[in-house]
Amino acid sequence: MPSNDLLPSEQPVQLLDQTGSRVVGAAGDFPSDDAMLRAHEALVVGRRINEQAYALVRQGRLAVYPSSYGQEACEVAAALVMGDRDWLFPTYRDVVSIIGRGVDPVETLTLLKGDWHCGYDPVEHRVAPQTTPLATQLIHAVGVAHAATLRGEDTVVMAMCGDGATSEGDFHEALNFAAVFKAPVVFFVQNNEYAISVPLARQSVAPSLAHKGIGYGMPGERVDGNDIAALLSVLGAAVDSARSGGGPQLVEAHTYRMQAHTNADDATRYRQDDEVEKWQDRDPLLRSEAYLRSRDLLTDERTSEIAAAAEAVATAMRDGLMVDVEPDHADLFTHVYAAPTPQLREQQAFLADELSREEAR
Ligand SMILES: Cc1ncc(C[n+]2csc(CCOP(=O)(O)OP(=O)(O)O)c2C)c(N)n1
Ligand SMILES: [Mg+2]
Repeated sequence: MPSNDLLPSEQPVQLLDQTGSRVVGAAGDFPSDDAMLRAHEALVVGRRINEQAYALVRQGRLAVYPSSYGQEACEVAAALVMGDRDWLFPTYRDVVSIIGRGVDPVETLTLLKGDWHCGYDPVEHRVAPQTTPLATQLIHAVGVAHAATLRGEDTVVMAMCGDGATSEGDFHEALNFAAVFKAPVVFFVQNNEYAISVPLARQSVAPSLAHKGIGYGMPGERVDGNDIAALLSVLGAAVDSARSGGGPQLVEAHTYRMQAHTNADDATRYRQDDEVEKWQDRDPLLRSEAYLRSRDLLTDERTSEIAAAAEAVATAMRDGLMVDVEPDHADLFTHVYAAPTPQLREQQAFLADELSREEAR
């Protein structure tokens, strides 16, 4: 492949402008009316999930929540372009994508509630546990994709990470291995401009993060991360290409983290309000709603139905997270290795002894 074919577009692909109008002459297939409506519904649900999670943190029912408020178009599109047999490898910020894949919201939030490492069955849902150590999931994602190829399956893996994670050694190793072995992976980078307090300019001086693909011989593409139509088009094409033997692709979505890194962070210490306000006008929900209304695809009645569906998800989250569970601490050790090591057995005995003495007091 000539190296020019590996380079991303000069500007991020955009199909809908900020006002929700179609961009004239834009490259890429525009999603069908049905796909746009389905995506808008998922966006509204995703926004409601972010709002509800924020409230649950304040009520002490979630230990921590890395919000994807403002990034919902990326979250929703990643889930929608995947087939049933595909695998998702999410980060801590990708709760909305996981729920978009059909995982129960309460099971999804088990990790962030602090009850357990992962509350759902990854194999059943084909969704890996959310990872906090940056970029480590990318290597596992490539392993699953390569295994699928060896088995003759047409599985595609969606491997998610943030802008900051592209500086990790694991990012390099995952992309290089995937390219050499033509693994069917879409590396999906949500560039939200920050890695906690570190702005993009202090993270990388590459022309774009998508340009990083060329170093591995992998095509890269950039897309407006607040434009659901462009995301469905670009990610959909990347998944199709990976499925049909085209090897891995790197997609960078330009978006913005509207809220603090997590509830434990104070973003006002390192960025100005006017920067955040600028991005409010680029809200992905405003854009999809304006487009659908301009084409009479979204009626008031449908809007109410969508709001009711979102409310039902929020209620289920609230009710489910109000329930206290008593995790069995022995489980901490059970699933680490098929056969526990002597050190693990020793630690387990130590913990059991400490807890029994605590109870006796
Ligand atoms: C290997 C590793 N180093 C450092 C951290 C601490 N850490 C947690 S989140 C984060 C920022 C990541 O930023 P980015 O990849 O842009 O993702 P975002 O949080 O913006 O979605 C850092 C440095 C970590 N979790 N793992
Ligand atoms: Mg980031």
